[in-house]
Amino acid sequence: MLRDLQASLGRWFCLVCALCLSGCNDSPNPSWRVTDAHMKAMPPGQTRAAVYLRLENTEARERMIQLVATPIAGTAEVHRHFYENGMMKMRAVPHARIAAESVLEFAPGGYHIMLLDVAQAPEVGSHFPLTLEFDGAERLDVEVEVRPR
Ligand SMILES: [Cu+2]
Repeated sequence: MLRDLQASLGRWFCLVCALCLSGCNDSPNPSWRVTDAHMKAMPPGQTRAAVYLRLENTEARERMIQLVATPIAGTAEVHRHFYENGMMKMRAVPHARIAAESVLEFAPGGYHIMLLDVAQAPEVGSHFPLTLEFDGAERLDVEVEVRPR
């Protein structure tokens, strides 16, 4: 009886966890929907990495990202790739804007969250926290999944 209860609780927790991993909102914050937050495993010796995610602003006003931070990196910045003389370069975007009721896609070749001075590369399959701070000092906590390269 107790064992049955434990087994069904176990299944229930697994279901919740599977739902969350498949991309439910990482935060109860209703202004934002974040999906697919991930990073590729870092090659040995690397101290920089790019985080990708899909960030949806559900509010009827434009918002701005003021800060990004994670305990695994000395510095985190919003960056954007661009082409110059046929070469792909990147630059920091200190106040990335997200239009009302729209999505900002952080994806290879475009926007990314650059992590600098990562002292210890996180393991494949692990998750680490990333905090985005918006105008008005509103904060959003996101879990980033580390995927195989
Ligand atoms: Cu970058």
